[in-house]
Amino acid sequence: MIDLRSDTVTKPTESMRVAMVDAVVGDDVYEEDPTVNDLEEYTAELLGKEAALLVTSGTQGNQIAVLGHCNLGNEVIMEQESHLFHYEGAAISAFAGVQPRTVLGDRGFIAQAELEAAIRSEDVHAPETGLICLENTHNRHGGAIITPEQTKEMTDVAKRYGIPTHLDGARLFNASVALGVDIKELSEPFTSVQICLSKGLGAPIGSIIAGDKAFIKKARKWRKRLGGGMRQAGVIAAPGKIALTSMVERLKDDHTHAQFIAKAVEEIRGLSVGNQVDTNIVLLDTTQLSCTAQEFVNHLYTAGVKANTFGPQTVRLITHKDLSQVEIEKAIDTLRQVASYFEMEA
Ligand code: TLP
Repeated sequence: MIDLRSDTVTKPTESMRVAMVDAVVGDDVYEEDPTVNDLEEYTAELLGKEAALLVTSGTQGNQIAVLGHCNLGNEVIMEQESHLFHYEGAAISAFAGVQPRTVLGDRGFIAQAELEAAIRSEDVHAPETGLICLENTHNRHGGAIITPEQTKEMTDVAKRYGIPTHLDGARLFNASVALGVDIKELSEPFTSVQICLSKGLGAPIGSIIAGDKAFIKKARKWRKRLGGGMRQAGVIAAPGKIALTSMVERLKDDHTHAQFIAKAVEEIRGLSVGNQVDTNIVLLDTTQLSCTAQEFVNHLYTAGVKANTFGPQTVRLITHKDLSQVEIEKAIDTLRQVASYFEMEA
């Protein structure tokens, strides 16, 4: 099977597995796991923040951020297509007792005027805007990059209004590598940042949230409340450190593969690419075929390729480290075959 469903399917490398076996560990709830402490210090420095905290997943990191920044009854501004809004089971409402205020951005970027319009003014009837959440790269906008200039424009607005900002940077390294900029330029302007170790970077488990010391102290408490105090978590932190020190540059290969797929798809009758391919995500538009995205995905599966639907006529493909050039070419052949099957039906 060729698995293009997500970069979350990547398996740990041999050196990650060795590092897990050899990790020096302690009880991280007592803050005594040296491997975790080292990873947290390293990541804080990397992201330009005072402190950092290892958490179980991207979802837990985002939720801890909302819990840490907001009060009950707050409103959280987020981009309409954000992961936080679509894929976290309404956890912000279930756990933090806040409501989402969605704003449709331009590939994840919300211009100053729209952002300002969404911020609540003092009114007895209205919720207070407790947090602004952004996402880079932007998953549902097809791995779209938010540039340092766009980042500054949005975070400057928030600063002017005294509202904290959180960045869902599950794939932030993809953005920094594609732009050729230091990741700090994309992370530093935010009050807090979440990055995933377990996507394109290939670690088996874990995310890290970073912010100032006071925020991370609060976050540590929220992590414990949520059952995320992980004891000998050095076995997770050790491959996480390898992810950050030796797996970042190779994300460029994933981007090259995504470009390769996108170019080939433009030559396939009935299929088109639905996004500007900035990083490792390609969205296929199936509207010209006589099938739904789900039917297309079902046929791909039968022919040996796994993909996810992303809408009634949208299929998402994600490239990652466990796919070779040969497998990418095979996947393109399969896309061609399945598209031609539904073309004939049309
Ligand atoms: N995204 C997954 C699915 O949940 C959709 C994927 O396959 O893309 N933020 C962003 C931008 C994400 O894409 C994801 C995972 C998360 C947060 C959540 O991370 P995890 O899965 O570690 O909770």
